[in-house]
Amino acid sequence: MLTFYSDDHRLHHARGEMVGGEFKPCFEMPARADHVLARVCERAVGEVLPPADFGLAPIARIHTDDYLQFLQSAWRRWTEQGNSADFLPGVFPARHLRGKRPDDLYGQYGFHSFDCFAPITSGTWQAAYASAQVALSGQREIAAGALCAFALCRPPGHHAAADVMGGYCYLNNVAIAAQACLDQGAARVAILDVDYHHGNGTQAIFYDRADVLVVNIHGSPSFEYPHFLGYADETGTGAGEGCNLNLPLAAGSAWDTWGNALETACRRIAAYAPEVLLISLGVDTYKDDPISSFRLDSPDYLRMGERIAALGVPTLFVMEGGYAVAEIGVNAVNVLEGFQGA
Ligand code: SP5
Ligand code: ZN
Repeated sequence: MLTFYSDDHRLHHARGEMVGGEFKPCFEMPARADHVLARVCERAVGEVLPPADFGLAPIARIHTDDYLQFLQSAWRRWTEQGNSADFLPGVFPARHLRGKRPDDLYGQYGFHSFDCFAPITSGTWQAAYASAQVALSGQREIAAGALCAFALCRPPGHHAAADVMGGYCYLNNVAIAAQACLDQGAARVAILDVDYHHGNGTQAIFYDRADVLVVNIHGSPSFEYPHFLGYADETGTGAGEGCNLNLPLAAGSAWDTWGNALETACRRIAAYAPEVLLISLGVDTYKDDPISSFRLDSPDYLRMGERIAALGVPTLFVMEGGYAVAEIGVNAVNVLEGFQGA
């Protein structure tokens, strides 16, 4: 299968995040994509191509104009105020405050964020834009008739909602690609999110819609980030009722439990009969992931790819999380090889 990849991901390299009360190097770092790319080449998965440029229009089908304007201009406005270090938010319109968008830069950052895990640096917009173009390039490949493609996106996207960033995510790459499928004539697409963390952004974007089935397998929000979405009773609303399936699992879950959830997910997807399947491919379910609690081992990712392939639906893999940096290449590519070998 073809892999789409842009070197522009390197332009996003923030200094740190708060871990255990200390400012530590970001888990979400450029070396992640380097390891995945190296493994794609080592295993000869297929050709690696740079993305085409589809412009802002397909991104604006998912994200609001206010949000996109903020993302594009935030670094310039921040440096015009005399700053040169990474920009992070600190005040959010949580309960008991008013959700009115302020004019002030710092206020707008809080308005457009749900946590402090999406820093803005000089190259963040350019990297996030390129990541979305990588996803759209994979989507075009599927629309042109390919059985599968791999969008090696960085930064990831599944925590980003229409006008809110967080969790290392700025533009929701998988949602942008799903919408492009629909805009090009697909009637139904399904998104299966196998990242360890619940894809709150993707769920929120499609929650009231019947044309996108969203299925998530993840650490339960009762104990895990993002803490405030991802329970099993979130099934969709209005026209989208029944088109959202959450399969939250306990800490420590290994392949026996995880594989059962995948079986449930795949049966739901088969019943929906999508024309295209998009996989939010996070491999932070790995046993040695530094911020996660599941216990999948490297061969389990082969089984994951095989089961997804058995659905027989054209499939776009979109890279999300995974922070055991040295192993994410092997694990992500195992999913692709499991799919291709099935
Ligand atoms: C795309 C993706 O995987 N985003 C994940 C964002 C998680 N960021 C917050 C993690 C905080 C969890 N606590 C760290 C525990 C370290 N032992
Ligand atoms: Zn994750």
